[in-house]
Amino acid sequence: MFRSPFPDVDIPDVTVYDYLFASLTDEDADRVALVDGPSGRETTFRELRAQVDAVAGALAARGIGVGDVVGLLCPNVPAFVAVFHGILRAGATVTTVNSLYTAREVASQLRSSGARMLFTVTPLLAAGGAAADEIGLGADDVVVLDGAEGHPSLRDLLTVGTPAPDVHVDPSTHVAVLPYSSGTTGVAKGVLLTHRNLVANVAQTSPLLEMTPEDRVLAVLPFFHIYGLTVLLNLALVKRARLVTMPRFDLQQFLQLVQDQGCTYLFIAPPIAVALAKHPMVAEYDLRTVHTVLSGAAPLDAALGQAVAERLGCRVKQGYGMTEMSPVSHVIPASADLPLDSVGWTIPNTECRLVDPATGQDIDVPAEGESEAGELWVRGPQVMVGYLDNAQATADTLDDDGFLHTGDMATVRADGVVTIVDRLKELIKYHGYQVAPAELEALLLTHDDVADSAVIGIRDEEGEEVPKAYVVLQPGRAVSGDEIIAWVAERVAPHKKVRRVEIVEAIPKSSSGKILRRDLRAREAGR
Ligand code: AYL
Repeated sequence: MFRSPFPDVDIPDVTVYDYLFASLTDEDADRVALVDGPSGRETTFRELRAQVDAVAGALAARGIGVGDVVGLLCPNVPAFVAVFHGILRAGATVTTVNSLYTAREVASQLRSSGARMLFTVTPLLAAGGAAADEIGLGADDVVVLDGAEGHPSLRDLLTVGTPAPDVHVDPSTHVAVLPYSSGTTGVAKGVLLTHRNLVANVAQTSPLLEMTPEDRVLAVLPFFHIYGLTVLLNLALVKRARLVTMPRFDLQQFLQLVQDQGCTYLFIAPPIAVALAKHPMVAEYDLRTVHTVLSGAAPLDAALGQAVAERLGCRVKQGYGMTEMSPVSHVIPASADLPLDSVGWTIPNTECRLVDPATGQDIDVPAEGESEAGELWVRGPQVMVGYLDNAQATADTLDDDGFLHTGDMATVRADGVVTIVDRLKELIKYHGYQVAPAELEALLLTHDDVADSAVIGIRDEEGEEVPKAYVVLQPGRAVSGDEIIAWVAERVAPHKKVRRVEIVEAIPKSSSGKILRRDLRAREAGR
């Protein structure tokens, strides 16, 4: 077992709202909290807090509060922030939905989470509205923030005039957000994250990330993902920094906003690092204001990270975590000079074990050099309380001692620096987004011509991880791989597309019927 090398930090026993807004000084209240990137429209902390309170009041007036789940299907726009924190302030729980999801995927999450309302925007109303309809919500339960015929708008909510309710919840047990993650196996499950989990992760990362009120942070990573929610949104809010929102990644707009808004701090995933290191357009913009770039959500190639640092003349760091850890457990501190293929040190108030998956034995921190690889287990105040309505998955992931089994293989150096070296679990990451093989396999089985299937992640020509399906056809059928790719693409969000298909005679399985993914991976490696 090894602990964070940093002293413990104080984790206030308060709700997310109180943590972010209770101590807002008059001076800070007049600072700009949010800038809508495309329009330049600014919202101060005072205005934001008033909107949060108004949304909370309007929800309370509708009878939404403690025990209710509300869906949020919305790109990065300032209204996301008012609504997200308004729902929490009302005592309800937010389930954040990927804004590229198809109606089928949105419905599945809304149904699973038991959502009573959905907040969305006009461009996503086709998917959101159909999903809401499918699970039996009425038009009045679907708030379209920018206004749409027949639905309440954000303006309607802001003008209800009911004061924010006085909600008393225990921050340690009350669930604030319910993001979905497949964890180490199976399909996506609701991850129960409490107010304390979220407050803790901001408090834990805050001393290491060194964000100040002078920082201007570009919010291009989606708020609906826990990385965007905790490390971007909540950290920037508590630091009273300025967040510049971007609804979707577009390299030119990204560069333009960094230049025009004088952004100083960028949070990215590895695909954006590729663009920043290699794209010719980058040279056309003045990006000198940027001092720090933090990459996370998937492994950053060290040479690529170094290339970004040199081209932008800034520091590039890496963080690691998972949705089930709210999400951060490891980070390279902003001012530490550590190799970029590592994920830095264990953050404060956090303990780890490295466990040999074959023997179950602990691998200790060596006196010098680097340890053998083992599965990384993490315990700390940021670790989820469990999965929604899934005691089995919870028991498989969280042990009796409170350690979360990450499904990632890591090594640790004598000085405590951790490097992620492999993934044990089924999960595939495409551009930093989760792809659950079990979900694609289940979908493929609904295709008339498919008798069996297995999905794993392979590396494409650029070294990018992509989902590949092995498919066994029904006898006498002759559908092509490309047809299967197109068929899946119609039914899933873009990141979940199957990008390679191989028609095979049989899927390798254990005697108990489990897909032997190891064998498929070995087959890929032998090519
Ligand atoms: P989820 N290096 C290698 N693998 C990583 C890394 C990394 N830096 N970060 C995440 N992963 C993989 O739930 C790993 O397999 O959360 C992990 O179990 O979508 C899985 O992604 C979790 O995927 C940050 C920024 C943490 C982001 C995050 C994690 C959010 C991803 C700290 O500073």
